[in-house]
Amino acid sequence: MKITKTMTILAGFALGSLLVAGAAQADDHSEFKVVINAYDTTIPELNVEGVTVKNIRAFNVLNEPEALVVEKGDKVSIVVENKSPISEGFSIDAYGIKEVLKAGETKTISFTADKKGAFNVYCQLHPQNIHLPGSLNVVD
Ligand SMILES: [Cu+2]
Repeated sequence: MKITKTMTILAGFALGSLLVAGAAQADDHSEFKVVINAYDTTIPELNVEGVTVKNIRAFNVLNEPEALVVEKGDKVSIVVENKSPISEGFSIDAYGIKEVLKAGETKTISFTADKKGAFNVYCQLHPQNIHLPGSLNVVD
């Protein structure tokens, strides 16, 4: 009776080890959390060529973090949250990704990173001079 109990515990331990080993091997999944943040700043005064301009409003939007690094073949999930007060886009042309997120919206974008290279992550809705584009880097 005592031996059986010990064997059950050992069997349970072995199964646990197998599950851990299985989880370690299923390492080809990369998940990221990207926040699209908007920074609304005001430059109080600027003198350009003798002309003083007051209260210049600058609106910058960027993806945080800006660089995502994955290994080729990885299954990638990107949870994108839009904290900008307006709708923002999230595009990666090489992977056919073109999403629109309303203000406050969160979307999960999943794909397999089957193409190696550095790809622009950008907003397709607004001029690029108010956005700092990010990048998806797929490495070997
Ligand atoms: Cu935008």
